[in-house]
Amino acid sequence: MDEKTESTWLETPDPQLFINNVAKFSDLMMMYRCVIREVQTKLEVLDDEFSVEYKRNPISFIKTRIKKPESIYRKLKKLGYDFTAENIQEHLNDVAGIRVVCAFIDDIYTVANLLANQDDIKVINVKDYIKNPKPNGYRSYHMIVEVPVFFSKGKTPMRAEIQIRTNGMDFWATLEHQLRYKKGIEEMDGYDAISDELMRSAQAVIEMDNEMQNIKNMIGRFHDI
Ligand code: 0O2
Repeated sequence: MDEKTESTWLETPDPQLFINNVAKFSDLMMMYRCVIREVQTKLEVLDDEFSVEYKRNPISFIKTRIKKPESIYRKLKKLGYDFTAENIQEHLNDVAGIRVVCAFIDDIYTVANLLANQDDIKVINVKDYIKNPKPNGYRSYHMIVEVPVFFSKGKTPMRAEIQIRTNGMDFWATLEHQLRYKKGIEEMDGYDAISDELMRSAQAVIEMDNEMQNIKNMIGRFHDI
C-alpha cells in the first residue's frame, strides 16, 4: 500500500460515522434474519398441514442463508451502487435466501402456489429454471417475494429470494456450485468436455426426477393433493 492510500485509509473514517454505519448494517441484517424466519414458518406450517392431511411431507428440508457482506459489496459494485444500507434494501433481492428442497417436481409448484396465494406475500418476480433450464443444466424455481415484518418501529416490507427444487436438482446444483459456478473455469483447458459432462449429469437428474414423478402419479393415494 503506498503512503497516500495508507494515510487516506487512516484519516478519512470518522469513528462516529463508522460506528453508525456498522450499527445500521447489523440492524438491517437482523431485519433480513427476521424475514427468513417469517417465510420459514410459513413453509413449515404448510408442510405440517400436509403431513396431517395427506400423510406425507412435500418438503424434504429447508436451508437458509444471509448473503455475506463481501458478496453484498461485490453485487452492489457490479450494479454500480455504493455499499449503503439504503442501496442494499432498494437494489438487492437476495440478501435473505431460503432454499426449499422438495420430494417431487409437482411439490415444487404446489408449495410455490400456496405461498404465492397468501395475501401478505407479494410475488415480485419468478424465474422458472425448471421449465427453462439454464444453458449449463441448472434447474430450480426462483421466487422473489416481499413479506411484511412487524418491528417495534412499525411494519416493514422485506424481500427474500426463495429457491424451490427437488432433491435431485439440489444435489446437482450443490456439486456444480463447488465445481464450477463463479470459479472462472470457463477459461480452463478442457472446459468444453467438463461442460458436456455437467450437462449429461443434469440430464440424468431430469430423467430420475421425471421417473420418480411418474411413479408417484401411478401410486394413486399420493395423487389427491
Ligand atoms: P449464492 O452464492 O448462491 O448466493 P440476480 O440475483 O438477479 O442479480 P441472477 O443470476 O439473475 O442474479 O439470479 P438468478 O438467476 O435467480 O440466480 C440467483 C441464484 O441462483 C444464485 O445466487 C445461485 O444460488 C443460484 N444459481 C443461479 N444459477 C446457477 C447455476 O448455474 N449453478 C448453481 N449451482 N446455482 C445457480 P448467487 O448470489 O449467484 O450465489
